[in-house]
Amino acid sequence: MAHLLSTSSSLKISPGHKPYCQLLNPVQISFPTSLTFQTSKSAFKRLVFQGDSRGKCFKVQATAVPVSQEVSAKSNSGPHQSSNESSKPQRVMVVGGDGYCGWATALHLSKKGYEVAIVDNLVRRLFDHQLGLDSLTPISSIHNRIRCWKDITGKTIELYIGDICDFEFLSDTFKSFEPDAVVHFGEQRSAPYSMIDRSRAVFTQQNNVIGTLNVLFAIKEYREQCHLVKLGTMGEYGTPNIDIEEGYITITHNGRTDTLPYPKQASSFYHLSKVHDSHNIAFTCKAWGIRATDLNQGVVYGVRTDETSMHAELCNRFDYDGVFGTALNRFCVQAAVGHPLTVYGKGGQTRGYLDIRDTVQCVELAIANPAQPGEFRVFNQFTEQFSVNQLAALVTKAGGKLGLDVQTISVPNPRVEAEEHYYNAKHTKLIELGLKPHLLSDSLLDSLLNVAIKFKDRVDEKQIMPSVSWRKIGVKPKTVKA
Ligand code: NAD
Ligand code: USQ
Repeated sequence: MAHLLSTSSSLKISPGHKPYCQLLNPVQISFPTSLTFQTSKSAFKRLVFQGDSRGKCFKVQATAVPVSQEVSAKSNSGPHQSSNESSKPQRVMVVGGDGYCGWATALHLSKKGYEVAIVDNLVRRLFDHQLGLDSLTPISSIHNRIRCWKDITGKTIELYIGDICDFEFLSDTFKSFEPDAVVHFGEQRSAPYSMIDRSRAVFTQQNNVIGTLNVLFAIKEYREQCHLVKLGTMGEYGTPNIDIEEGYITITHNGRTDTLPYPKQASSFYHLSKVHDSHNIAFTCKAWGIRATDLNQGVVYGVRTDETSMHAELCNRFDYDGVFGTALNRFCVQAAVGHPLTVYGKGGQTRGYLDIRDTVQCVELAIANPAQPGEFRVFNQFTEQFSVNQLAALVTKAGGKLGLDVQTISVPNPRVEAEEHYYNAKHTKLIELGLKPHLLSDSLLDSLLNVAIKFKDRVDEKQIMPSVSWRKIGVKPKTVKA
């Protein structure tokens, strides 16, 4: 029996359930904010969020229902089915499909005619509860999101609630859904979160590295032709004083020449987890013939895509806090509420950025043009480079046009990173495959600022300043101050 959750599954509080602090299987993740998140290996009948009387522990279990009862029969003759291996795969599993990039991508692929399944353990929503954070935009439950999508488009997105670190759960999803491609967004993705304390650093690397290893083993075991599209990060490269290539660099050393993986200099335990993933994926491509694309994505901005704009219930999350919020999204919210823009240090930190509408486009391009068996392909996924100071200037100008008085402050940098540096990263491979970038224009900044203004009453200004220091990383688990 597969661990398949129908879109009509409901959340139930089950106080009478056996104590969930008891270790049910080897996959147990301890959270230092006095919460424990576990998944059960056994087949489950409903999704259960449990807490003890003091709210000290927390468990999520998911209901298993027979695939035949909940999902219409799989069709092998859909619009994208083809015997040609370079054509679009029919069935795409989106791991992390309840998150910011994953939700937008799942809808985009579904709209394009792919059969889509979301796999997610909803841990991101748990982080928000633990740290007292919330999306700027109100977001519906994953169940309501999927129901709404079905009502509007008639298209079904299958839903598997569970932790990919639980290999039995992941195996069941593979056997049940039989993906042609897996898009893997399902990781702890915040650098500050990974730098809070030892416990979060360990959680981040365990969750990300083991989750990805499990996906690799599941492909080997059950779907060896399945194409892995893995979300990596531009931050794997760091900020070297030479041009950044797309994955590989040709080096001549002592008279001999070789093309080697580009050197990695990650600058947080989160970014390091992505480096470890890349090495594991590269190795399994060689050893087992896995076909994989590592999308080294830059910082994503924006909130709307064609699909998430179709209904309020499809609205995507928009993080602005000091832990999960990313630079440009944060600056727009700060401008909207009259908070000075928080430039860390000198503000010369330069990164690659892209619109979330391009994230979904890039992922589709990678799926539609799969890597060959045994190939470990790396694309740098961003469209433009900006320094933090440049972003602040753009937001100040766009805010001025909307009548906002936007100020900027230099905040002592909570991170250990170069604040003035060379940065020139190649990003041509996705363009060659057909990416049509949405560049950061005045109109996009206007619309982002307008979203921020629309929801400004939901902003908790206490969450804006950075609260996590790279230098003062805590050894003992502790809760971030509210
Ligand atoms: P997010 O936190 O919004 O979404 C991640 C999703 O994965 C969440 O829904 C979470 O519940 C799920 N998840 C985490 N661990 C899981 C597990 N073990 N099993 C099942 N589900 C799990 O993050 P995002 O911003 O959408 O980022 C998605 C991916 O893209 C990440 O891998 C991130 O590193 C990468 N990325 C994001 C950005 C960005 O700016 N947001 C930039 C570059 C790369
Ligand atoms: N920064 C500020 N002020 C702020 C927020 C950030 O100056 O208020 C600076 C940071 O110091 C950093 C840069 O802006 O130099 C980018 O920081 P960020 O928080 O926007 O992005 P980052 O921590 O790098 O992480 C985000 C995503 C992560 C993804 C990464 C892509 O959270 O999942 O991997 O972007 S990249 O940066 O290319 O590695």
